[in-house]
Amino acid sequence: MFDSLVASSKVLETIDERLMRCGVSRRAFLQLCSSLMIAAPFALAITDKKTPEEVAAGLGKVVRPPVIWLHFQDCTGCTETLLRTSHPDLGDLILNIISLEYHETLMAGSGKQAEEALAGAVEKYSGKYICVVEGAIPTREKGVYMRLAGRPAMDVLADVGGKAAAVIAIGSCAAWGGIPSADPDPTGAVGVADLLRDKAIVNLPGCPPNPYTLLGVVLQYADSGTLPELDDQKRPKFAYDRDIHEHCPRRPHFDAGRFVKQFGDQGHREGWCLYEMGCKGPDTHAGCSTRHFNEIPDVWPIGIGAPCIGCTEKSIAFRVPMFKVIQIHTPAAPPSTYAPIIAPQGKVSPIATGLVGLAAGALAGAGYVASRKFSTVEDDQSVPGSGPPGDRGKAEGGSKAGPKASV
Ligand code: FSX
Ligand code: SF4
Ligand code: F3S
Repeated sequence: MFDSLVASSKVLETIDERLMRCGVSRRAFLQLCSSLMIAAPFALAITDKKTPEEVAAGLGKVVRPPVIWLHFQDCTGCTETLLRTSHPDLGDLILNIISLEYHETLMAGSGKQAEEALAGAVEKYSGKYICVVEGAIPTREKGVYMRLAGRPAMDVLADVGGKAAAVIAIGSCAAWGGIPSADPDPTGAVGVADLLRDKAIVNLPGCPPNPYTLLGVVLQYADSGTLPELDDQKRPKFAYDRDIHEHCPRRPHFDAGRFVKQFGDQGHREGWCLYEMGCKGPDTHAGCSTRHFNEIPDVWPIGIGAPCIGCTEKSIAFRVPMFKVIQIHTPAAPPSTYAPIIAPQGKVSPIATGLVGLAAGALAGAGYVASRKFSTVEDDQSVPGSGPPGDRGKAEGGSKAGPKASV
């Protein structure tokens, strides 16, 4: 797709050379490689190895990719999530792996000095660098709502993005407008793909997105000159092909009909499902449920007891009210990876029954019933408790969950 940096660069070091020169510990590098393997377990050549040592051996030979990072209308959370790890040396390590040529919030220079650094980097690596864009671009009134060194943000994007080998829109703001584009959208905020039409663009939505997804994309490009396979919204499939609900640790509670009804109630304290609190996990594609933030287990929205707001989905986050209950569109089968939280002695668990029922083709299995409880068909009489909304839950003596509103 693009010229490989390995073939074209005479000035940039390999990752191994850089790490050695800067005295970065091998242990920190191996730790990062294992995290990359978890974040991108397949579909990326760089992590398609058996051990972190093998991944590190391959990555070490990669030439550090030059990256120019632009900031527009944002909260800088995307940068923060990349650098704010619980292990201080991991943030340093990331900056040693990529060659960050320009980044307004991290560079020491400002004003004229910074502008010269930007122009110099664009010229030096023209057609070879990766342009990372953070934040939405204001377009109303000819882009008057944001100027950088006198130029509207739109012009800076056209210039710097236009000369890049590839553009990565990091965060929901850069991918499709995000928070700045929420109604009433005073600045006419749009994402990168709305303005750079003929460019190779990768969208990494999320508010903020997982930093390992960015590293995976950048390193694959640096290694082979290719970008990972994308979905129809330009999101890399390796990170956005699963929905949160599919791998959510609270899923057994959903399948068993145990829902938080109010923040702070007993169900909330016990870690029950947040569907009735407006969780958008069933319609949201992202890897948060398996790859947490800040290198701390359980640090992700649902892990800390907050419903997923669908921050990676253009049609959900900042469009649909945070606590509005969504319809379940696809009554997915319960995952076999999670055991039910409470499995009464002497009875077959709902999930086990569901799996056996599915295997045998017997549609009366309790797992099937649990998934059909959220049928989008209002008058489906085959589903216990599927009468008018007021009747729901009575038939099963528990959940009142049901399709309350559509997205
Ligand atoms: Fe947007 Fe990034 Fe949300 Fe913030 O800057 S995606 S507001 S987390 O951080 O652009
Ligand atoms: Fe998890 Fe939300 Fe699905 Fe409940 S509705 S299982 S909290 S993703
Ligand atoms: Fe966003 Fe939902 Fe993950 S709100 S961070 S996609 S859990």
